[in-house]
Amino acid sequence: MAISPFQKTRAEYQPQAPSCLQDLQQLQSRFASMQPQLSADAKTASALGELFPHTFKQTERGLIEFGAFGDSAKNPGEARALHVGVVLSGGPAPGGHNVIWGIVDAIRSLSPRGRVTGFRGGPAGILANDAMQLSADSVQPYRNSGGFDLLGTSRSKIDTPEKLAKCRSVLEGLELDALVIIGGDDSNTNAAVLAEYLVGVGSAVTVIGVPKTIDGDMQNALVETTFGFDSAVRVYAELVSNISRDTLSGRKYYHFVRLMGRAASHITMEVALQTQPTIALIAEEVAAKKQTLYAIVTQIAEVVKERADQGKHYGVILVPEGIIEFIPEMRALISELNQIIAEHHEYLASLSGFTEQSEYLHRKLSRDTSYTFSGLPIDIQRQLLMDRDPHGNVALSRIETEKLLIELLVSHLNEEKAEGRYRGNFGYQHHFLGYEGRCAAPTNFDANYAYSLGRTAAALASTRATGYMAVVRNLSNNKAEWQACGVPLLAMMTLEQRGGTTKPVIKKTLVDLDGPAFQYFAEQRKSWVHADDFRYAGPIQYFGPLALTDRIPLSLALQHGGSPLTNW
Ligand code: FBP
Repeated sequence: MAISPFQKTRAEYQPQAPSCLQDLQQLQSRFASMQPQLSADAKTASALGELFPHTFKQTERGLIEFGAFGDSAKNPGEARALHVGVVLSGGPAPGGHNVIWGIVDAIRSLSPRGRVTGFRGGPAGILANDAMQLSADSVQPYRNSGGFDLLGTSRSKIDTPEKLAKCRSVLEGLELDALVIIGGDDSNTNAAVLAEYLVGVGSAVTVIGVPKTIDGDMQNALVETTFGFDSAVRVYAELVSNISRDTLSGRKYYHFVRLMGRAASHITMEVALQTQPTIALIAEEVAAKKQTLYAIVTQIAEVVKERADQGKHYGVILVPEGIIEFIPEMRALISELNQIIAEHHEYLASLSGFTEQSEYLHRKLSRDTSYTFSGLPIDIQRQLLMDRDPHGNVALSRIETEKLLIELLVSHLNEEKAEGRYRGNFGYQHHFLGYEGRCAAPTNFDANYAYSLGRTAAALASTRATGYMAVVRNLSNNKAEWQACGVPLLAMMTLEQRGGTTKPVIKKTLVDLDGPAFQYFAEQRKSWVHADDFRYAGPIQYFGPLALTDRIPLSLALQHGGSPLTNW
């Protein structure tokens, strides 16, 4: 394997685990009341209680906390050899390899004769029993590196009774004590389902989830952020900064930058805070204001016109990938399409091409949504029909919303020009930033956080707890003070309509419009529209002064009471 000087030096960085996870021989655990509470409403809780009769009770027992609690606390360490399996699931996120490294290191301390087995290619690798032994040596070249390539990943699911049974036989056949699933909301939903199934059939294999996703949408009062978010947003912030400086130099383009984030706009808001673009659309705000596509285009057009009056024919506009599902008429359209595609998948696949499929769909769609669909550019119509992922989600990364906005804006501005209300030339460029950030080498924050999550997952495995997520809290404090714990997966669960049926799912967390991070953003952005107040974030710094290398995301600092000025 060719190793660059950067890879070599970066692999030498030793992440720091919180003090409660440093001496694992002395590790103790206890139940603590879940503060703040995450409880579902009574109706949802009762439905979840019926769906998860064995593991739902855990939500009443609260968190599992790790630390040194004196004589009365129970020591979870086991004398026998602990065998832990690990699988990466869903989209890559910087830090995945450090979670595995943390697990491997922790198992060596917790259970010197213990073993770690990795499954290749995501959950499908469990079903295919495609396993490999992981050791300090095999993990060594992947330390502090981006990507999920040590094991590979996929969005495959373990959901049907046959797959669950197959999974049990593979896990038991390998004599695993625990399986750690590193994934996003869908993968952690899978973890909860598998944990319940295994308890129900009398299996001793336990299941632990780890919160991963660049989208940052699994954060809640107990899970402060997901690993990968910080590194990905810093890559995007650097690129957006470079684009901003380019546009300020050439003064001839509006750059439309679509940023990944399948539902929530956390990435866009964080990148906006770090770069101060002309406009940053926030999908949750669009939904709250019930803004139609026309309203959004008009809002942007007004800014373009005002800036043209000041002689400015350039700017930077951030568009969250998920916005399309938050625009009311598009949401209705996608929801109907999802249902029709789920019900008539085979028939649609048998039709000869897009024209026939589209005619068929128009017959099935309601009048309003059919009208919305036909009003969209053909490319966008095609993109809306592309295959759903195994969890029933539309492939938003392939829907070019930035181009849709540009196309609508061009015709809107042409009309304005014809009527003498716009005196300018609308030059534009479009970009999509997503895959560029998902495999970046993790920042110091993500390297430390992911490694600590791995150690926490191993600690949970040693307690024989099942159906918990490894969580590290107090992230805005000094690393030594971070708190490791386990949160019952079911405490984060809700019921949602997916593919036409009601399903239990880990709740996605959207941008909280009343929260301190959005409020700060909303105040700051007022001056960005006209002042060209671009902020140049620069590249991720891995070496150098702590003030540059060890910052946490600004939205995380704001969310947990930090002052943006002292951290930034
Ligand atoms: P996860 O939720 O699995 O972490 O993935 C999120 C994401 O990066 C989204 O931002 C994006 O829409 C999607 O993955 C793209 O998925 P794919 O890798 O299948 O193209």
